[in-house]
Amino acid sequence: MEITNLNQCRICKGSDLYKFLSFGHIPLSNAFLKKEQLLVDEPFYPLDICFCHKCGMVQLKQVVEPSIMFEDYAYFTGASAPMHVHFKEMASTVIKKFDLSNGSLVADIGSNDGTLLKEFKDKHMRVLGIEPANNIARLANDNGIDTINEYFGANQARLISSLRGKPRVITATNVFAHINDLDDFLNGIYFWLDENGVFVIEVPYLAELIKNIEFDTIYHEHLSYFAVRPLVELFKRWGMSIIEIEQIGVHGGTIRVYVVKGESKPSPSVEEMVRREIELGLDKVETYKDFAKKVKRIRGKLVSMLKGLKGDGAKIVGYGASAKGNILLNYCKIGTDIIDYIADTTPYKQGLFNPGMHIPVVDFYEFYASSPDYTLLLIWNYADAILKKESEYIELGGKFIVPIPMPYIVE
Ligand code: JHZ
Repeated sequence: MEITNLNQCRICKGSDLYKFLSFGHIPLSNAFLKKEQLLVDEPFYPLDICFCHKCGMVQLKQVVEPSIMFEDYAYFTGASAPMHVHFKEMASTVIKKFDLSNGSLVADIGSNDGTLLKEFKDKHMRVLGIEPANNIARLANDNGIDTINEYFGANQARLISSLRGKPRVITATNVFAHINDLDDFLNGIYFWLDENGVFVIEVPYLAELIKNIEFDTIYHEHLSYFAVRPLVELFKRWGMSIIEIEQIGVHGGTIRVYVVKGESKPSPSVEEMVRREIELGLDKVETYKDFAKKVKRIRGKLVSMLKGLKGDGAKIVGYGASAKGNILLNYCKIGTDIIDYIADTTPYKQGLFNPGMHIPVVDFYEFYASSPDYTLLLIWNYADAILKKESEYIELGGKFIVPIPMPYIVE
């Protein structure tokens, strides 16, 4: 079965799920195509997002079979320079906060190309990655980061634990939202984690998604959209406690959550975050109905802006062939009639075509050589860094269009 429908909330198992936004049928956000695949029927899947009336959890209605999305993967963490800086900071913070001695075992689930583990390894930790994508696990191993090419769950945890021992730290960055069976996953974490260990997750924060109308971060890979409140409940059920949460700027607003085994009092900031979530209305369905209206407004404004510029003869291109960019382009039906190409730093994506709209992905030589009038920033999450990096393009008359939270032009 390629796709199943969720009929129960992933967290509280309640069955009253309210669909507040539908994207219609849309391709998978990382399913880039080879030229010959453009002639073949492309799979499109429904994409709807729901709110659980019982516990407030926000989640997708559809669950696509993970093997279709993750076994050959197009997102390489190392292709985004700001992520190296971010993970360097993360490794230092975790080592210092938990006073890790040299040789401590640090495991990363969904370890991708090993960018995070490399930072721990450079700081004298023993490291182990678990990564389901064959192409990416291979690259990580080639680069000297010990990586097991597997999905993670209760069974794998038992096997890996007997072979490799128990980690002091388990990290899971940008992967917790991708897990369908969170109980099986946490069963594995609880078993594998050392008694005095810490589980550290980084996950995009629902409060930022709602505040900044980051609708393009909603896609089939992201099954859950976490606020703090449901997370507290989830870990409690597994005999674990959140001890601290930090808010981090990456990926449009992320929370870094520190979890330990047993009962521990959370820092006051955790309760404060839950209070602010209620103030923001994250527990009310009206908030999500309002969000859906704003999403439609962004689409209307962006499409009319781009069509107007194109009608005036402007050359327009895309910047960053991100997963979120593919959702934005597909939802707004922005294709090659408007965008000539998308420039991207990932060698794997260059030479391919983006899913659905079939816009060619090129490397940055083309961007610098072709002097486009307007550049649609499909990685608005890196806006500050990119506007700085591309200051010469702007000085020479180039303009960026930043689509989120409401389309505007930077010149
Ligand atoms: P970026 C990823 O989403 C994938 P994406 C994943 N599904 C997830 O959960 C989220 O992150 C959180 C390119 N790039 O980081 C490289 C440039 O071209 O917004 C990548 O192709 N130039 C796991 O894909 C893409 O952008 C640059 O200067 O939406 C990454 O986009 C930079 C910084 C990146 O993530």
